[in-house]
Amino acid sequence: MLKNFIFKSKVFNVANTTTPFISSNGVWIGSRFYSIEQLKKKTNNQKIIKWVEEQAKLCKPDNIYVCDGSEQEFTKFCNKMVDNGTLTKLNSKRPNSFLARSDPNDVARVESRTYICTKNKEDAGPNNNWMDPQQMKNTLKPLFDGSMKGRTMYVMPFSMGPLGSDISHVGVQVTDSPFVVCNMKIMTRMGDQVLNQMKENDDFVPCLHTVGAPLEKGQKDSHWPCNTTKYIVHFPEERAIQSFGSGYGGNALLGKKCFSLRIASAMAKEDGWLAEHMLILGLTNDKGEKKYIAAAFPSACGKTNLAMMLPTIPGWKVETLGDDINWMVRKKDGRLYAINPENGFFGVAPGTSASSNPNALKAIDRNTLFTNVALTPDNDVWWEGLSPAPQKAIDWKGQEWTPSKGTPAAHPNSRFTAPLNQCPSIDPAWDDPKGVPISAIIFGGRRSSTIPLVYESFNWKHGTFMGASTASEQTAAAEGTVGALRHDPMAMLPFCGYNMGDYFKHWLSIDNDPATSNKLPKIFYVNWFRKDKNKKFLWPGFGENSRVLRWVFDRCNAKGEEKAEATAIGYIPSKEAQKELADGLDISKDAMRELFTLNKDEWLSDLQSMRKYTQQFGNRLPNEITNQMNKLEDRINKDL
Ligand code: GTP
Ligand code: SPV
Ligand code: MN
Repeated sequence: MLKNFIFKSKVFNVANTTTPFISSNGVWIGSRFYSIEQLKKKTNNQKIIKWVEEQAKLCKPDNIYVCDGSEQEFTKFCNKMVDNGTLTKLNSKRPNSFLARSDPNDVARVESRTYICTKNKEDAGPNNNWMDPQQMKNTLKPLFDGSMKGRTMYVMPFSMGPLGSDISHVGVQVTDSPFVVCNMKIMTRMGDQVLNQMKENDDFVPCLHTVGAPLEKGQKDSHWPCNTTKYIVHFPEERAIQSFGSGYGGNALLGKKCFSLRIASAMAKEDGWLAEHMLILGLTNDKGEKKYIAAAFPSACGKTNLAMMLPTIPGWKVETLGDDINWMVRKKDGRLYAINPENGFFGVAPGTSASSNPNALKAIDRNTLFTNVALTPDNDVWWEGLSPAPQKAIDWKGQEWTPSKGTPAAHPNSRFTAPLNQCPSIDPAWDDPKGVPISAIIFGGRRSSTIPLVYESFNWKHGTFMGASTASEQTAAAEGTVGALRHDPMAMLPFCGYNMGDYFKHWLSIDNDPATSNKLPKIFYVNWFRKDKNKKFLWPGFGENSRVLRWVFDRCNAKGEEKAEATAIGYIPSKEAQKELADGLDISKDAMRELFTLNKDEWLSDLQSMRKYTQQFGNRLPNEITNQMNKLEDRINKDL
């Protein structure tokens, strides 16, 4: 009998021996020998070696392979996936780029299968699915047992954040999906560079992932292996992640939502920093003054677009640091410094075009993975909103498509994975280990009514309340009814790794010293999505959002009510500033008026909904949030 194992990244066959084989370089598991020589050569971190051995014992892959994270490895794996039908190579106009079509039942994050497992249920809160950690482990063990049979287990050391930054954190993901490996190579700093800078006793967040589709001998593999049973599980107290059954996005690229938001938010609460679902951009005005701005919008509500925006106002510049996740720490000078823990974009394809987001189009013209978009006859990609529809295409399900078919050619949650530094608007500080000081934080959501184009908080407490009151019409980024309004505080509902009541308290605690309050960012709220009676967007959005950013920028420099008018809900642009917002824009006076209309009944009804929503947090809801609701109600009754 012959066995396979990987030695110095080459596959060798070894004759079976009847006597037990003891080696310091590997492990016998059942009748199978795994060489971990490759791993031991690369690291002397015993915790990593031990953890990887344990996962191999459990999942029983045929081979173990330690990823080096190189470009060559990426291209080699992609070409292999072309051979087995997982990927299609795109034409030479888009070098080193590939298309994947997922299983039609594995197309977005599965929030109903996502768990936060804390010892005490209350600590996970009503915002999370919960199971006792031990009970969850007992549930998952039989699922992971033998789950990688017939496959290779890939080991990926990765850093969230620039290597060597004291804001960054390291994880190690094992997976049986080469597609996940190639995505993680783009999305994180992954491979040898991470092991090289780790010390013998350094900790890491262990991330176990399998698509949950073991292969029997001779069984033909599916182009997108996955399992109808899915579990996306977090153990914040142990800082560990286990994900079973999906190969898609946030379910499988564990450095992203699982680590950088759910686990990191729990770490951040303990250690006094913030892990947020926010873009980071640099904004330079026409006089050359620069400020950094962070913005939190729910999934598929415009972060990527704002982060890469080309301002329509002359002389102003937007530069991109991140489009999805932001880690912020308060430094000695009292300011919040931000890094983007990611290394790439996992962006929504539909709606991305040369007019809406030219920088994104340039960022994805090479070295890019596309998932669930359409394929044109000349082997290029297409999606709704990119350009006029092609005469025919292959849709995301792999079927022939023509515009008359009546179904979308690209899945609404189809995405591109591309390296951050390919974006033409990349900020010079994107990789700076120190991070950048944030001057303004913007919250927002998709609201067809009620919420004005932009308003500003009175102070940090009020701003925290504004973030907490975020509600948004649902999108295709997760399962659920598209368009249904749901509360999504700080755009973190699916991503907060602990009780949301405690999360509000943590936000409030950031303003812990009146002497340095004025060093904290100012807080704003925007709504690009308000609609008129005919259900048409009132505001042109995209590059024209630079007009709103200009007001935000100016308000950061302003004193008191300069350019602003205090209302019941906060500061809105003054009449003069509203004129400036609309100057040179093809927008009617009525539309501008509607964009800033504050309707008393709508605001009272929103507040009622917020009161009802926050009740579920019981005594975990900070009194300050209730105070803010009471004060808002008083102001609405007095002033609207
Ligand atoms: P995630 O990656 O899921 O976190 O999403 P995101 O917040 O980065 O959203 P993204 O920028 O990808 O935008 C999602 C959708 O909103 C796309 O279809 C965009 O075309 C649309 N969108 C973005 N900005 C605007 C805007 O200013 N106005 C309008 N009307 N639509 C916008
Ligand atoms: C989101 O849904 O907010 C995303 C996509 O950014 S995913 O990584 O799949 O969560
Ligand atoms: Mn997101």
